[in-house]
Amino acid sequence: MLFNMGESNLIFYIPPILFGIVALAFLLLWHLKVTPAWHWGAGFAQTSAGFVVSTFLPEQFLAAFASGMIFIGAAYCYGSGLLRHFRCPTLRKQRLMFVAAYSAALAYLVYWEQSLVAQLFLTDAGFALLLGWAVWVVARKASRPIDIALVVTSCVVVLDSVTRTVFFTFFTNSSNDFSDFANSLYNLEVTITTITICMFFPFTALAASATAAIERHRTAAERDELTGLLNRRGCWDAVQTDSNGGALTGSLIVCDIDHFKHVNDTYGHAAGDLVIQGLAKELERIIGKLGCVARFGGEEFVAFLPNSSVGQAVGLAETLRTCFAIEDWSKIGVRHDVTVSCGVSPVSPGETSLDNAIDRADSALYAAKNAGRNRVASKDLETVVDEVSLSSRSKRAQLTLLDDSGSEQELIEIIR
Ligand code: GH3
Ligand code: MG
Ligand code: MG
Repeated sequence: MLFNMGESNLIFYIPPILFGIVALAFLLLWHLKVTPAWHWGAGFAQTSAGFVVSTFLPEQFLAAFASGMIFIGAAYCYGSGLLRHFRCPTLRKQRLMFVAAYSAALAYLVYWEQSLVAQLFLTDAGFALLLGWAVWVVARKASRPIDIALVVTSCVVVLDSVTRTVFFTFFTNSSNDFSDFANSLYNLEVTITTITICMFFPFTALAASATAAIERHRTAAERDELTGLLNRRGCWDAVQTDSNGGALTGSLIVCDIDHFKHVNDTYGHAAGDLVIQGLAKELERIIGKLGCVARFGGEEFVAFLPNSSVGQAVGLAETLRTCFAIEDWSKIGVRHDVTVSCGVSPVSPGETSLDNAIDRADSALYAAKNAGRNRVASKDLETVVDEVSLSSRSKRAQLTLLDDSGSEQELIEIIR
């Protein structure tokens, strides 16, 4: 079926120009390391080239074969972009085998059968199958709205290919001559659907990639890489957001592993890292749901418990201390007990930042270290001893009461 427009019509220039611009944008983002993969840029660049070759290359057989190969290359790259975006296995071997089988069939249909209808059927079906395969794999992984939009627009591109294949192969009397392609109704339909519905695909891919990049950078700025806990800045932001910048209430725990240099020096830095991760896990398990737990640096951690009394905070710190002290580190080669000391302080009425409470908890921690380590210390303990609730695993607590100057005044033992 021929359409009387001719390849000189301006509309045929629009898809290669639009996809060329999108490809440049993606390649620039990849160069700037905003998107980790080059596949989107390569996919859109191939789509742009595919339109130029199929419509404007004068050598018909070469145009049919080359454009068929370029479009399957684009489908491969889109699939890689999707699989990497959703952190799925890239299925490289299987998908490359599909491309190899497709290439052989394309060469046969173009150079042996010399059938335009069969070549277009294969190109569309191959494109839809290869891209649809990746969409199928990633579909259940999409949860953010922009990721769902990316899956939906990818589906639209697949459906567009399938619909066109079925329509032009089975319901129209299309010309089978390669020289008729540039002026065919098929070529016009591809051009129009590409300019309209299919253009949503690159823009959602762009938005999804940008959203993922922003989230990656936010995580890097707010989270500690070794433990996944908040870092100092992330903790500040979380506390400020929760309190709306107003006065804070609650208690604060600062904890530090005892004689950690010895762990590093004896068992190596990697073993030390695992011990730090172990403490982070315990903090998250025991305190995580009740407040904000952060690694402030080295092997020093801070936990802010909004609306908790010092007694409750001391009880939790004591639970942490005892659970950590009985942990078995032999599986990572550390053959002695590792303990932790904690300092606890309330946030004073009217305080809008944690700075002063951290200073007070720090001096309590210092006193706990001086008093022999492996203990919880607080200046405010005398008034709250009755409140201290111990977990079923830690029926005995050794708590250090500090005087006004911050030095140890009394060792309090609680046995319940
Ligand atoms: P203390 O009982 O007084 O706390 O003694 P300590 O040996 O634990 O002394 P300190 O808390 O000052 O030790 C901090 C050590 O932690 C020094 C540093 O080499 C080590 N460290 C800091 N960050 C890391 C890390 O990310 N991984 C490992 N493995 N070690 C770290
Ligand atoms: Mg230490
Ligand atoms: Mg330290």
